[in-house]
Amino acid sequence: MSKIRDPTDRQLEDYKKTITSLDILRTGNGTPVDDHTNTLQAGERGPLLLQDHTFLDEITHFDRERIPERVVHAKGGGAFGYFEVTHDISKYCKANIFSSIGKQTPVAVRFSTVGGESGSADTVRDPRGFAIKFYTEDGVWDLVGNNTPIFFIKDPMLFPSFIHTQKRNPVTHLKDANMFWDFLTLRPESIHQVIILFSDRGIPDGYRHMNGYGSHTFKMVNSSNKAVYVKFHFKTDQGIKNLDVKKARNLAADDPDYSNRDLYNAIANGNYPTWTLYIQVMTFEEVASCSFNPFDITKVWSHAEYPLIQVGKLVLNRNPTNYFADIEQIAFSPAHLIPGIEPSPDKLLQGRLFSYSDTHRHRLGTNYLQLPVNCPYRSKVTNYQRDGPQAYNNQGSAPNYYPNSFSGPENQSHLKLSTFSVSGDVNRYDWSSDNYSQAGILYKKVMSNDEQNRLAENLADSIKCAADFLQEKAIYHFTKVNKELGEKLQTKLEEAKYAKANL
Ligand code: HDE
Repeated sequence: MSKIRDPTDRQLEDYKKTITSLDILRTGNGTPVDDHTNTLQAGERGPLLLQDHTFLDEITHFDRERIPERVVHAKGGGAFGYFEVTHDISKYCKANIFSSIGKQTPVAVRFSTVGGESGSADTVRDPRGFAIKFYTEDGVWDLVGNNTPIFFIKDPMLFPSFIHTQKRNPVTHLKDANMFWDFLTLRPESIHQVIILFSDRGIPDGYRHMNGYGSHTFKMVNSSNKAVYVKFHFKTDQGIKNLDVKKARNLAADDPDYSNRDLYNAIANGNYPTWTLYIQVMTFEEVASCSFNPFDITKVWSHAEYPLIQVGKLVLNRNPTNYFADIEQIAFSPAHLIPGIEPSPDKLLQGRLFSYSDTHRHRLGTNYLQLPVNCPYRSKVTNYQRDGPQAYNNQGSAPNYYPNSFSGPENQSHLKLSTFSVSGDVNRYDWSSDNYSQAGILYKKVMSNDEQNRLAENLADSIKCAADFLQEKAIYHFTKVNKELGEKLQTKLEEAKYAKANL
């Protein structure tokens, strides 16, 4: 059966069915338009007139239709739904969202690829963004995660360079294997994430068949202000499904919007995707005795030592009705936290706390939080911020300064952050640590033989395009992860060289 009958293909036909009488065509200032086909001219063969407001209104708006795309995660899709608590975690967390079993909180979720531009293909080997906006009664909480529990780097200073190496060479404007593998082999803390990226999970089959992770360590605080450290895991109830390399390549040519189409159609057909939320918990005492730095995002927490604790369900049951307003303008920030959920000293998270709101002010403007999809509509924004481009919520006639004697909004001193002690000298600390053990466990203990072989194959397929010295460095690092993996990679790279020489 042709896919023409999918809801994505029928969108305009479905719209037409809802229309009983035609609207009047109007300009941006609401006046009726007499002719949307012919511009106003001085004589039949004469030039256009500046007084043609209908034309100017149309073309000047068109000239400004694009906003900057996201510097990373530019290609994406999303949907709306709710989060429901199924298990009580109030002993760890006082956040209102977790206050009772059965409680539902509206959410918006945006999925994305990372390195490609806004028009790039969905089925590439790349991490996937998994960003969740919870519209709680205490304001918006954003959990801006990926489909992997770890990341390539652990210090935010390296992020711009890391991203440059995953994007285009500034001279050729092409993706560049030398840039890619140079950075990764110079920063071996990336190797754990690189192994996930080049495993089967590196190309998920759409967005519904992958897990989501908060990735960082966060802090949860209970009603006695006692804190623990946590990790968030959203496990797909659809089951993990990945695309094989060949199919993914074909789809990139035939249906580059595969993941967006799949998500939209599933929801439009009532086949709502769901995920189960679990947390892992580490107490402050356990942090002190942990054999590795639990705030290092390149490391996982063992599930045997820190078991998954079930919390609730995420359900997506509503498609956006306006992609630009609902998805392109949605703005997530790891700094959007609510009472009961706080950042940990994870350096990468600390760097992100600043970066997101900064990029939104550039991309969307100072008042991006007033846009309907971003505004915390379940709590009321009452503060002393006023005006700025496109401001429309100027908070009535309340005073615009603090302190004041005219009943302006007041502090909630009982909501102080949890306290924790820090000590030490101000310095630039190097968090380098064992880069290979957890990566080795992933290879040896989690992957089947077939998966191990495909990993070596996928790695070789990418590394073969890099300079010889980078190929050697890559073999060195993967051998340190696992000797057999290093050997397999070396063999496959030699085969690739031989095949090239005998073309
Ligand atoms: Fe992001 N990241 N990131 N990131 N990230 C952005 O924010 C950044 C990191 C993630 O669907 C940007 O609005 C820094 C980790 C997602 O709208 C930007 C660092 C994780 C999305 C930015 C990181 C993510 C972004 C670009 C290291 C997983 C898409 C546009 C210090 C845990 C959100 C934007 C959406 C987007 C910065 C690392 C996830 C530039 C500085 C780790 C899912 O602000």
